[in-house]
Amino acid sequence: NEQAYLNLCKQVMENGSDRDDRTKTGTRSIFGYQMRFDLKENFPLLTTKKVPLRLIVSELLWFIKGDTNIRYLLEHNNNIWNEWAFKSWVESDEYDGPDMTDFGIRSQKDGVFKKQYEEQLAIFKENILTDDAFARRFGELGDVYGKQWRDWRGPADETVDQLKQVIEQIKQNPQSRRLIVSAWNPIDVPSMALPPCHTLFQFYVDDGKLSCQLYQRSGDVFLGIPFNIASYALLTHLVAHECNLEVGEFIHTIGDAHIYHNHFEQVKTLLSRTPKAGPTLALNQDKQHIFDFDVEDIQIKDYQPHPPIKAPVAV
Ligand code: THF
Repeated sequence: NEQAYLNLCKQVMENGSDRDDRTKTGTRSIFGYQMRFDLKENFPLLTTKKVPLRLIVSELLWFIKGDTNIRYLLEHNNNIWNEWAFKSWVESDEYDGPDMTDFGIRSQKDGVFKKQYEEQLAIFKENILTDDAFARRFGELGDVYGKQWRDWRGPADETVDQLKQVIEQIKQNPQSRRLIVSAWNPIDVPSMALPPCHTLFQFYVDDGKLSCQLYQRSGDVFLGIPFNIASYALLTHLVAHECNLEVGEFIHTIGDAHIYHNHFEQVKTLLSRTPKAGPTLALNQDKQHIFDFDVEDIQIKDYQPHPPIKAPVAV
């Protein structure tokens, strides 16, 4: 299972081409790659580094609720989307602190700036958590996943709850070849801070088992992909649970699979480690509906990973 991911890392390192990218960090990338994870065996959370499942759980429940404001994430001590909201604040008229232009790349290179950035980020987080009006204005990420999954807006302002509809279809019409949720709304893309990386996913039911395939247009192999694998595996478990199905496979298809240049050392460390037996997932059996789950209803068992490996996120 995990070997599929480690093979992807090797493939990018050995055969990728070095390219400039939007974030100015530089990447090594390949185009077109597919991994399969058998969800019946165990839960695909990496063991070659510790991946914090609690962050994956709160992020996925946030998507499922249709929430697009980082306040919920901060309330769950989840900081993975902060940079994108912070950016909208420091670029607004209301911000009057030190200049934060290109804060992502600068804070990695300049220690004095890093301190200033961390101070401003702490102020920002405090404001989001305690000031409702501020949170509404600057905590909002706009048309990200939660919005597209639950409240897709069409040209005549009609909305579609894609996630609810696909679950109904799985129950009523499991052999359907149209069990699709799309996050890619071409009308919205030009105005989005970060157009969706997880472009589209499709379910497939066979022999009482639910499988899911994701088409991801762009994947940050070291930081993002381990989260994405676990997140969609968890989504498949939750939907299967709601529909009284067993889990089948998660198939992960990636367009531009890239490793940032400042992750190369970390990837080497990862590849030097030997994978361990994978963990298993335990869902609260008292809950049936995907929309009723809370973070404490989702637990991981027998997870004994190697230590975490820190890496800077490109903004
Ligand atoms: N942008 C980039 N450059 N990479 C991404 O993976 C990414 N995401 C989301 C949106 N934009 C992206 C955000 N997802 C981490 C993990 C997932 C993220 C963002 C950041 C991260 O830093 N993980 C650390 C742990 C962090 C912590 O403990 O707080 C790790 O070691 O795994 C693609 O979904």
